Amino acid sequence: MLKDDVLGEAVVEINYDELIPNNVDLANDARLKKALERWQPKYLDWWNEAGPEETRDMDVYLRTAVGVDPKGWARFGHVKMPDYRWGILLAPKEEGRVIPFGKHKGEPVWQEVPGEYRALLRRLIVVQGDTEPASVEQQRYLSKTAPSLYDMRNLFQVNVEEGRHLWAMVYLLVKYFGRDGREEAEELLERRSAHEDKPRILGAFNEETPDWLAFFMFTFFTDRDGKMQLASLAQSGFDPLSRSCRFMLTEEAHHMFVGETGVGRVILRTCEAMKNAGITDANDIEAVRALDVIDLPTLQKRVNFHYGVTLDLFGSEVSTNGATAFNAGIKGRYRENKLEDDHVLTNDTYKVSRVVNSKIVEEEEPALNAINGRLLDDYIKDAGAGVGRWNTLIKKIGINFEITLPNKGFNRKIGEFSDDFITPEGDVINEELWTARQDEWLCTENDARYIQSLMKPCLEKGKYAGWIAAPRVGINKQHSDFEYVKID
Ligand code: BYC
Ligand code: FE
Ligand code: FE
Repeated sequence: MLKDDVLGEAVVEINYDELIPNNVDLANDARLKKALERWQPKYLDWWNEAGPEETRDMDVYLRTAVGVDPKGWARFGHVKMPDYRWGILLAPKEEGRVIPFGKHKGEPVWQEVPGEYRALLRRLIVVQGDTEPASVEQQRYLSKTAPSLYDMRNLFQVNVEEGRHLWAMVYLLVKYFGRDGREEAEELLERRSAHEDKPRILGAFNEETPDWLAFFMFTFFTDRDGKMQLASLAQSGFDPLSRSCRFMLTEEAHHMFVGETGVGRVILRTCEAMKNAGITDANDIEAVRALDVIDLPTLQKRVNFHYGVTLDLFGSEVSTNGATAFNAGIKGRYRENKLEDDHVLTNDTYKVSRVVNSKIVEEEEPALNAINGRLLDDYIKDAGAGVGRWNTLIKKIGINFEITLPNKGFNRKIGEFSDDFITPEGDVINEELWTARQDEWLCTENDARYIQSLMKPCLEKGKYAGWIAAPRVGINKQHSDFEYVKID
């Protein structure tokens, strides 16, 4: 049994075979087991130091994955989070699988790291791994202001699963990369979101998640980058990476659900409150805020922010890194196996948007170089579908307002548009004008303060804070006053 050894005092026998649910035959891999036994206490230290604050004694109704079949990965029960069984689970091996794309297309997939791609693979696994604990750190303080026990539980479910995603990448590092893999695994626990000297690697993961609207937007927009990137890595010719990512995607679906329904419930509550008060003008911010709900224009500003920050996560639209990873058979495209082309792309082109003479135009680029740009466009379509479902909610209640995704050049720091100043409508303007107008598009301090003022915890069973609607159904079909988190 795992005991409280956070202070490094108690020396307790831990049965890792039982503690770490796995389908990688951990019991018979002495080297891997030893490496993980060294890493696991450090992971727990990290969880206690940087994970959800003051939650150690809470009993949380969580889903734990103990196997990869539907029965195995949907086990529910109340657990204390430090006792959560973070497992190492890979999707089942597909016999005869071949590399689906790139210059090795058709060759058998690699079960070991191909020497020539070692550095490239390690870098991608580290970048992927780095985002997982980063998001947990960003969400550290949110439980203090949870709008309900149901939402608090969903936050924790996302947190423990991001923790498991870190385990998934650490497994690959320590199993396949020897000493430097073990070093990377330790460094993944040392960097911290927004830390001055040792920040997380990618931009969005050093931003704040200061309130629950930000959390829902993050899980809708930024976890969706997770989905797209994992889907591309799931195509990898390095089979252990592919199998890891395929299983991670099953968990990602829940994160997406939390984001989409979270924002949806905010919208629903706002629209209902407006309707009840007889307010028809969604842009009458003062009147709507007087109802203690989040006005839709402010919600739109949050969409604008999270969208741009997340688009930056795709890297430069035109990228030799992207080309190299594709060519090498290491990172494919979204749904590569469903695409109908030669999967080699040496003779293809792809249209990339950029500013030419103060106008956004599309220009053909060699398809290989535009791999990142293509994934970005696939992401935009996927996110757009979710936004469409929000708009259906608004329409149904009869409020006249439409949430839109800004132009993809809006507020970008990475890639083709990083030097441009573009409005959400896609007009190219100058820096001065953009800066003068940014309060129309992005939350001001005043907006943020207003949202923060609503963030009062609501922890009574079956109750919800006034700015968010109750969910339609409970987790695992639980009844409406189910105690998702036992706090004392
Ligand atoms: N911030 O050729 P470039 C998730 C760096 S989210 C800072 O333009 P490349 C999750 C880049 O690293 C999914 N730096 O792009 C979600 C490179 O640096 P080096 C995470 C950035 O390399 C929610 C240089 O700029 N997974 O799972 O083709 C909660 C030039 O790069 C940024 C992955 O991203 C940025 N935004 O593509 C929890 C998959 N963008 O190497 C979890 C693995 C670029 O020259 N990673 N740079 O020092 C990748 O596939 C690629 O690394 C990227 C960048 C797509 C991120
Ligand atoms: Fe993740
Ligand atoms: Fe996620």
